[in-house]
Amino acid sequence: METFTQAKSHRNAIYNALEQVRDRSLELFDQVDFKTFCHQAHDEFSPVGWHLGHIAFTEGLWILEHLKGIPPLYPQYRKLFAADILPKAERQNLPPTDEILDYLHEIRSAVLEYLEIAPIEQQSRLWWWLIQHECQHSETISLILQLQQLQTLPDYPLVSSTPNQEVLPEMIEVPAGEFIMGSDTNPQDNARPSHRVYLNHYWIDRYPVTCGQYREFIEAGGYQTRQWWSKAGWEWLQNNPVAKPLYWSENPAWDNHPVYGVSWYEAEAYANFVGKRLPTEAEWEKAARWNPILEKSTVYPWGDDFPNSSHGNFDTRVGQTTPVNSYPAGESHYGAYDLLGNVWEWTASWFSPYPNFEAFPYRGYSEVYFDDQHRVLRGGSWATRPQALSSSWRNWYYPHLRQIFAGFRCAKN
Ligand code: AVJ
Ligand code: FE
Repeated sequence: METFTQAKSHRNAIYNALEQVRDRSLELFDQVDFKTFCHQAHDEFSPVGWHLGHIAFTEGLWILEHLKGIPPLYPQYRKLFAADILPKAERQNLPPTDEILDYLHEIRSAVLEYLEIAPIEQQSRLWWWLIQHECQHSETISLILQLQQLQTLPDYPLVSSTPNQEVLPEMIEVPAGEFIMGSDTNPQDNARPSHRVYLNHYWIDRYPVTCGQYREFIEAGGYQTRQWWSKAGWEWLQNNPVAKPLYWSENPAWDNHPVYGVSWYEAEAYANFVGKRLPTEAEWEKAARWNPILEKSTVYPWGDDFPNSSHGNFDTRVGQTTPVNSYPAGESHYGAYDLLGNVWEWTASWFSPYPNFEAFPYRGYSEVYFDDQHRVLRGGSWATRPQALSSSWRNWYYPHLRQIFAGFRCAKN
């Protein structure tokens, strides 16, 4: 049983997280005109304005309807802002921005009022899940905005150039043995429960693959050489004839930044080119949180302290990638860098349930994606909120998607 004081500080923690995440979401809209607000930049993604409405809808649904038990405050918005009613292409006729901002605000006021009296000891997981839900849509908003910017610019907008030090493709050795994968405290259903996993001895890159390293693949004719590609990858490439990542700059100041804007197939082809492979998600996770001395998994690579700006590049603070060796304080127990933040990392694994998986808060959240069509990404990007960062977090997308902020690192036996 939590004491009264514990409950109060828990309530405060939820309040602070709700408000901090909301401030960051709204900031993303500072420069957004109504045309950008309603524009669908890509088939796979709804307009940014839709995401904003969906954030309010989801908060009302789970906190007010589900936990508090009241009828919807804005029943007229369900059809538009629920995730499973309209096809993505029919989400472009949006109410004016101010109306959606009012919607967000009204829902939030009712939610904060309820938070004062809610039995949060029993509801804690759903509150934190909801906070992370906004975090995820916030990242999607960032990537759609970047995508729209890209459609009007000739080259990737490099904000500031950083001194170009070459980063060597060093690898870290991880001895064979068990580690604890997954978490019993992460609100995400797909990250639970924790369980022991035995891995053979392997090597994993200390850093994500850099643009400088990837340039060698391009210059060696990697995109024209069948040998590096799997059957599915080559087929994808023939149907989508690309010859460089989606987010790419010829500026050599970018050489020590992680490559990103690549599909899973491009990551796989590069790994073959250098005689390596993509890590499984278990290999990624062990390198990202197992402390071999204390024989325990930590929440983050550096331990259990909540992420701050010395640990990595996230929370849209920098607004773009950073050199892969910029954050020594974020190093993992085995010495890997840049695991959380900067760019998501494709892994070799299909998205599938851990043993004893239980859906939460609804089957459509993770379970319907256990379909051997989605690849797992680990880590987080420069646009991921710290409330949604952890070494046990699993993200998933179709392998052909390049619009997400995803790069990769390699492994070998
Ligand atoms: C896990 C990021 C792929 O954005 O579609 C948000 C997360 N699920 N609302 C997505 C999600 C429901 C999901 N991703
Ligand atoms: Fe959602």
